[in-house]
Amino acid sequence: MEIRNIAIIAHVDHGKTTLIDALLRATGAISTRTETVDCIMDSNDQERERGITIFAKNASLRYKGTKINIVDTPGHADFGSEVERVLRSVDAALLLVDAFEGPMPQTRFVLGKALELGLKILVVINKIDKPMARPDTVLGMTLDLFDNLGATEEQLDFAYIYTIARDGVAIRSLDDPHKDITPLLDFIMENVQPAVADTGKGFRMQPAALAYDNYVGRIAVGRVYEGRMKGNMPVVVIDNNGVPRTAKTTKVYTFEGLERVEAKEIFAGDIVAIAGIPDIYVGETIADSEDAVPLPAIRVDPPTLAMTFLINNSPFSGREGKFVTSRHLQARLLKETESNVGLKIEQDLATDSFRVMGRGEMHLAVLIEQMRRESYELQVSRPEVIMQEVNGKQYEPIERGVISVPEDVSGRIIEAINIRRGNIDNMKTAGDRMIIEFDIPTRGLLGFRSAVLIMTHGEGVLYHTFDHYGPHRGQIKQRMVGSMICGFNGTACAFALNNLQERGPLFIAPGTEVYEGMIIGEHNKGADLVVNPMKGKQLTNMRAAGSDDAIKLTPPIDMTLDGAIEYIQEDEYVEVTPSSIRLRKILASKIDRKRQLRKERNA
Ligand SMILES: Nc1nc2c(ncn2[C@@H]2O[C@H](COP(=O)(O)OP(=O)(O)OP(=O)(O)O)[C@@H](O)[C@H]2O)c(=O)[nH]1
Ligand SMILES: [Mg+2]
Repeated sequence: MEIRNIAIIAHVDHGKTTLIDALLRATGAISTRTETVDCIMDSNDQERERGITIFAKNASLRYKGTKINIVDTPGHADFGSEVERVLRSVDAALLLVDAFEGPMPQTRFVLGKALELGLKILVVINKIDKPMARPDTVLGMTLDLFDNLGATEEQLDFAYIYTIARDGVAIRSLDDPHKDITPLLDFIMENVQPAVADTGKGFRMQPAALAYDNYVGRIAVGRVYEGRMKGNMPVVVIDNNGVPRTAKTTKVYTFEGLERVEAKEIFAGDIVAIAGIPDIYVGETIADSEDAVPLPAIRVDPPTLAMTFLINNSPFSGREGKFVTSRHLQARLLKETESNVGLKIEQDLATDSFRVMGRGEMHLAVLIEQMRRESYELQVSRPEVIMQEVNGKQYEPIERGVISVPEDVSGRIIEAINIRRGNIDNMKTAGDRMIIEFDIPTRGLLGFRSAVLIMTHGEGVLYHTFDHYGPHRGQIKQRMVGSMICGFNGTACAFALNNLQERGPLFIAPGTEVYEGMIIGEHNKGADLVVNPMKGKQLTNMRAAGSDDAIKLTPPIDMTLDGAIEYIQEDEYVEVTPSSIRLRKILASKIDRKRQLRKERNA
């Protein structure tokens, strides 16, 4: 059977997963049972909660006697390494662009990767139903982007189509009647060549992604370039240095609809999964002979952000989680590297901690959230940017950013970008909003999103994507406020908190158990402040006349995991347990912190 292999790539939220839903539905690949769920491929809990795709995933559908393998990819910049890798398993990519927003930072990033690989690119202008949609302008902007990225004449001559993914509608020309998604299916058939499928040659397959299954262990997902293979067969794995080792397949699978289905045999041209090779890694070559020529290695951009993970050693350790030892932590992190390819882990034996490196704050936050859901307790440090040394000079990751804010606050935003060492290179107004484009060190972006939300009262939208490593741009001023630190162990009471809230917003409510060194709020003035949230009359259970009415507590700021990671300073940790997110000083006692400060000053 003929096979066509495509990926869907775009900026976050431009409608990739929704479009795949429409295609799967139209071709009967989704059963009626699941028909009520949107974005069916976003099957992971956190994907559903965050409303974004995190992991690239495979599906397939049948149309006019052809099998079309589709890879859904994440649009959020932190998961960009997923995109880079899976593009190697396809011949063409549908580049989705929002008919109002036009190309955004991640559109540029993924298109750049796809062009580099020489993939055939088909442009899909989606969301043409939006009231402010401007499909023709956006098409022009997309052409400019191709040109800008150095596309060849042939690539510039891309085919395009318009869609309303949410309604399952595709049209070739803007005045065509809105019927269904079939024009897109035909468009794919016309523009994507059937996969080259030489089943007569020796077997060669390259894993582009890894999966893990409790029964069969590590699974390699990727494309068969040549030949055929069955389950329970000896194979040779050639690693990225060209060194071969022997292994054996246990089961082989293909993709049917959303399912990974066990197959008797897998064939060249298809995207498949292979189980049985416990140490298989992305980019290696699985072959049936030692003499096979390895497929070109897959290069993935290096991680840009690191955090320290360690056991929870706060006074509350072990109260809420099941897995609390360093050994638990180590085993869990090792398991993560089985399938989370963009992630790197180094153990620091001296401090019994782990340096976990990823592509962004959310990449790491998703892992931490997953661990707390599995009943782990741990502490994590402030994210720190990974530098590189180039010709003896320090280089740092630089990102492309776009921010859209109400015009009346744009002045403050511009100032904030400058303080964070960003360079603005384009500003334009769109309605009553200002769109600002800039480049900025990753360092400058830490905590920037929450700052923007505060400055714009929740109206600002910020996107950024890794671009390159560049010379270090100099110091950036940190958070201007201090922490309000609890000086004692006990239970916070309303009376004390009422007094403390004058000093700054609080993170805890009355009745919260606290410990020495725990951060319970923000101190408006620059320096840290040690306080006693237990002090005063215990009024919580009594309603004495008069005085009680004076207590009007502002609801505390609810620190989410993502918020806490953005918020903490270098000498602070986030304590993570299945039921709590607490902030704390690394050194619990004031004396110890003083001593440390003196040591640093003298150093
Ligand atoms: N108005 C309109 N909204 C759409 C259309 N297609 C998708 N959406 C909405 O856009 C939002 C994002 O859609 P997704 O399919 O999750 O986008 P995505 O590109 O997969 O996002 P990531 O995987 O996070 O990169 C959802 O709320 C969709 O309902 C469309 O054609 N018109
Ligand atoms: Mg998606």
